Amino acid sequence: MKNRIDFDEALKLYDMDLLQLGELADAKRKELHGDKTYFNINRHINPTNICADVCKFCAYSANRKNPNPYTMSHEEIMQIVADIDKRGAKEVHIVSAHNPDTGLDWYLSIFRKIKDAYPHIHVKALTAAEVDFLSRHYNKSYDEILDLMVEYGVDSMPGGGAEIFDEKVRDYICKGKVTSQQWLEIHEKWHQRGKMSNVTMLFGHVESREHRIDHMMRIRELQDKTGGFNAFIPLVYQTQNNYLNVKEPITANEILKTMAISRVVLDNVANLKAYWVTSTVNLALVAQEFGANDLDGTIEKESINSAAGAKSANGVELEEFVALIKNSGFRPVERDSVYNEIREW
Ligand code: V47
Repeated sequence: MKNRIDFDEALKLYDMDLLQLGELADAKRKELHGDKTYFNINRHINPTNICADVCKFCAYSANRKNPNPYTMSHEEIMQIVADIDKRGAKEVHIVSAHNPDTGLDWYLSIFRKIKDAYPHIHVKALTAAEVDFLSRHYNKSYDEILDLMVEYGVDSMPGGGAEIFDEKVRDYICKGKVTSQQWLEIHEKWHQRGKMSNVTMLFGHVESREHRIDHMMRIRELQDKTGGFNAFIPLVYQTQNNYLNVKEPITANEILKTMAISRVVLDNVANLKAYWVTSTVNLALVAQEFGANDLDGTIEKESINSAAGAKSANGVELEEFVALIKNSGFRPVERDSVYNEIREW
């Protein structure tokens, strides 16, 4: 692509005044989405927190700091889906820890049960980190696991587990988990099956600005090849109850700059999600003027980030969510999981 911003130019954007940078990102956002802000009515389900891997940033998995292991039965999960279906949810986002004791069928057959009973609900499930774990633990190739996901009814893949692609940082924060190259390979293979996914970046911990730009560049390269990423989701690191020991939380200024830069760099990824769970609702609303055009959804319940300090355990009410978007000067548009518009609220 001509006139594309390169690594050095992207890094230099951090030196710009925040508001000027915001204007640059806002122009890109307006070009793509005008004043629409997308959201969906969804529910996160985290069926187990027992994990074979040890990520220093994670407060969710059962360990010394969170000695409360649990694994949901399929009946419990189906009860949750029945409840949210009544309330109009259109997506379940199912992400688990890497539990070595459940058996592969526990991970997979829940998707078929949901699709059989609620074919209209979109199942977004299994991060590349889970795919890698299942592949290693059950001695199957990535292709075999991905084929099983399609067969059992997974519609799209969430963007979790990407963390930071730089190998040194990754080794420090989550050694032993899916590598950067494997994470990208799994998404590439998923896209080759005609399926969509998201991509995240965990930032605000021990990484540098260079590492963030490198992360974005690797995403841009794969997206050029496949076009399979729906949204980029920068996740602001939450500091509590984990082993990373970061004393200084990242500033709002740096969060907004990073979002704005990602809007400029990722010229081939249509949507930039300000995930209010990790940025707070207020900053996510501000991020709408710094490139973000998506606020995820109502979520209803969330366990991974709230374990590390985020105020997201019970989601937000739909009416409140819509009012907040309107009052901040944007048009709330409900979307489905692959960004078809459903209704303007
Ligand atoms: O991969 C773990 C992150 C992710 C912490 O695809 C933390 O639509 C901050 O991926 N502070 C899971 N973050 C969540 C996720 C996600 C969320 C919303 C939407 C989508 C999507 C995906 O949470 C993990 C990890 O990077 N995480 N611990 C922490 N202390």
